[in-house]
Amino acid sequence: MLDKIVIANRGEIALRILRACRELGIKTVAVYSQADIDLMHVKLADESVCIGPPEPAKSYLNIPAILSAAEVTDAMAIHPGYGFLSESADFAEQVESSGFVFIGPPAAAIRLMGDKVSAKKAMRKAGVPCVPGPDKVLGDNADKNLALAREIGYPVILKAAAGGGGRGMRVIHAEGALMNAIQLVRTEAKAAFGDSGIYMEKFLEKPRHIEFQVLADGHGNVIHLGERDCSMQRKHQKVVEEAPAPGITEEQRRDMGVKVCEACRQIGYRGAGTFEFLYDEGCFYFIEMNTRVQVEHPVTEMVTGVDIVHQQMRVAAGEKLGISQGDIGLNGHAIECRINAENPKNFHPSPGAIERSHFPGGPGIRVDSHLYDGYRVPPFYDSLIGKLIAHGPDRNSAMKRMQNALDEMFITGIDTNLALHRQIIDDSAFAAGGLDIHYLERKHPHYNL
Ligand code: MV4
Repeated sequence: MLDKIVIANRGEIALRILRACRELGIKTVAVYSQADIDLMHVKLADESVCIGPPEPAKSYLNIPAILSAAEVTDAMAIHPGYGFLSESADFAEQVESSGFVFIGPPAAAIRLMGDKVSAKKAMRKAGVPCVPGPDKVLGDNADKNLALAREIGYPVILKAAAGGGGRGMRVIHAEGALMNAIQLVRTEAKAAFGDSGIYMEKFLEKPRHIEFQVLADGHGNVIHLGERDCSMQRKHQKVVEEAPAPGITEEQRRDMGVKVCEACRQIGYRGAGTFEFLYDEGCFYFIEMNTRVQVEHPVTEMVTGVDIVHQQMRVAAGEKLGISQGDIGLNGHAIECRINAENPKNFHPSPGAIERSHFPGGPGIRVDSHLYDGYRVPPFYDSLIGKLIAHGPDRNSAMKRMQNALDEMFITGIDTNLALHRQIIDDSAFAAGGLDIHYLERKHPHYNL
């Protein structure tokens, strides 16, 4: 197994990874920016190394600084967490060529999935259902593009091949707007990603966002841990997630689970991964694959009992998965609320010192957070300050536990979105389950700010 790893991230996920290391007897190296010396995991780590100034580009995205920290501490492996360098194929490659283990998929798999067109092509070939539209980048022939959109049927959506996560997209409702939109999205794609490749799909108007979690060991063993519903979102930022997805049948889960596992085998996947789907009128349509551990992984852990971060480290070390599909059952229901340090009216980040706080507990409650009283939330990073997870024997009991936990919880000194979460959990439409991805922005028009 790995004897010492560098945690190349910050905040709650860095602490989550450190806790997994403690359980496994792995020594930890925290790397932190000048703004982050007070982070909880920096205090707890066996060793810590400052890797640069607060700006992410000079610290958490600074590949040479992170590799140097691994060198000087004689670490064996690097866990990238989520965000930052977690889906950089170049980083994964450099980690490995410097003689360290990258705790994530092979660089080739990250690269394949980073190009959304090659990802879709590979998935369709492997038998995963995809959104209608060619798995090719658009050419420059106007007549062909018009004919293609007509064949797919309006509305269509244009997406940057190098995009993902909602960046570089545009919906076209009628033929008259297509040519301009193609130019616009091309230009935006070139500016944002350095690649003008774009592709066209049928636009699904009111889908849900449902994603499947997989684990693969590179020895041919691949399992899935079921799905999560992440439809409650604002501006492509998830707000509440749950597992399993309301209304998905055991048969649908088994069918899609078999498909995503087979796809992993075909692309030589290893590690934890997430297949993102749009779900519309009973059908799944693949959109993207995430090649990292995700923020919302705890809801899957709560219902399956599998520690996803443990398994990431295990398979990165070359071991086989310790579990097979037959060992995986779904126990009850779990819901996660992402707690952000943000102004509840305009959603601007709300950095500053935590004055006083109380985190809830009791049966079925899990808190993944690096906060402590007196901690100062720095202004340089994502506003996520913690995750509140409620698990129960069924969806209603998980909701009730979440409601009670939210009522107990308080954080003073900074603004948070706790009030928003209380509204969502009290919303009768959310209680019914199965809401589409636009629900939050529809219900609260000011969320569109
Ligand atoms: C779509 C779509 C509708 N139809 N593709 C946004 C993020 C990126 N991962 C893909 N996205 C979408 N792709 C087709 N063909 C709607 C979205 C979308 C969305 C998807 C998931 C979660 C939230 C979303 C919010 C707005 C749009």
